[in-house]
Amino acid sequence: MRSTLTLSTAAPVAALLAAVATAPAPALAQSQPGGGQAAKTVRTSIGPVAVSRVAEGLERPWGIDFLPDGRALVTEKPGRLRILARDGSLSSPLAGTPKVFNQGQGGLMDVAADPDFARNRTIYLAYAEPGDGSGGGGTAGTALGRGRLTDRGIEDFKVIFRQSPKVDGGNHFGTRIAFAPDGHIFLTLGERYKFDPAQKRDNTLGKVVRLNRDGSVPKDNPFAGEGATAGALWSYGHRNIEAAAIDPRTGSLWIAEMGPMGGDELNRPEAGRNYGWPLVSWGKHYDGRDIPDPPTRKEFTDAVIHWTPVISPSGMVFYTGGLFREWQGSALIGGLSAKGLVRVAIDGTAAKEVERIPLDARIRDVAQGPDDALYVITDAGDGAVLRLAPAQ
Ligand SMILES: [Ca+2]
Repeated sequence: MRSTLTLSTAAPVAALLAAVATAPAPALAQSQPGGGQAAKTVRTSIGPVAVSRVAEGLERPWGIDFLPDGRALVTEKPGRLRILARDGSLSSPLAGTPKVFNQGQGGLMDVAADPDFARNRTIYLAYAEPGDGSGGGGTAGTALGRGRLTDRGIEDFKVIFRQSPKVDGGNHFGTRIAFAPDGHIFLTLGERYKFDPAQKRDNTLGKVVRLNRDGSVPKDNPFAGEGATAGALWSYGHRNIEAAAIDPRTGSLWIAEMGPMGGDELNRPEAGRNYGWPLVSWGKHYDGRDIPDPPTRKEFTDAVIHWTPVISPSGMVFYTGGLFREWQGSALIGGLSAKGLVRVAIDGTAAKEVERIPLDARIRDVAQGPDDALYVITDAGDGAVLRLAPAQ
């Protein structure tokens, strides 16, 4: 859900924020809200920002997306989907979600409400799907499915896309869902730590795919004439893409992907382009072997920004709201190893990192709430939803 609605802040949060001390503090400092939930303030370019814990007790939360009514959907990697109410309470796990491959980096991952959710009640889930249906050992691959959110849970859930082939191992599933302004779905797919398949168009490892909302392949995709697998591709030569968002001003897809040892990347994937993994990278292999830098191979499209040391990007949103007016037009990227948000100012095709917002936690996803606050989820066994809003 990308549109911004005018909704009042949930009352307990507003009361909490009103009580937060706004005195300047070095990085993250404990303030005294006068009982109840602890809030912290963090210094940013716009002044002190209050960081409050909206919810906690989530087991490795992975994706968050808001519904038009102000509630949010939150996934937990082991396979649970919950609703976060506006008062911060979490629902029981919803019925009707798929069996997931909960191993390594795999599990229930991203969630997204259909752009027409208010009319069709449809939600999408991206997850690691077991190859043999058991959820145990064996092969797995990223899958995308959709169903309707009802009072009884998720109904009529149906897989609409499967990464191919399914392979062994528990690394690099991706995955994020982004809706283009024309209604198409972009789904980002990791290369499953298999390297070379990212360069070939006969599989969907290390790719961005572009789909119709029923999972069928648009006829104007760049490789539409090369058969069903290649036909789904938008771009290739990617490693592990855990962040994706559409710039609402241009309609362009932006992604952030994990590099190997060094070399995380911000890319603006264009139709049919090859981003070079594993033949070029700004990072090195984990065993220290060099990988040629991107400018040595002109046939590959270089990153717009690359990071060494890495930020481990996971989750991204373009901020459009009024609470952080100066951040409009910025992409806020969640960082696992950066332990905060990385703010990147984007102007057309140009991008520049301008600020980091330290949050002292591995950030797995970020969303803009209907109250224009920023919400992040933390990657932990006891994961939390944090709300960021100006402290004054
Ligand atoms: Ca290199």
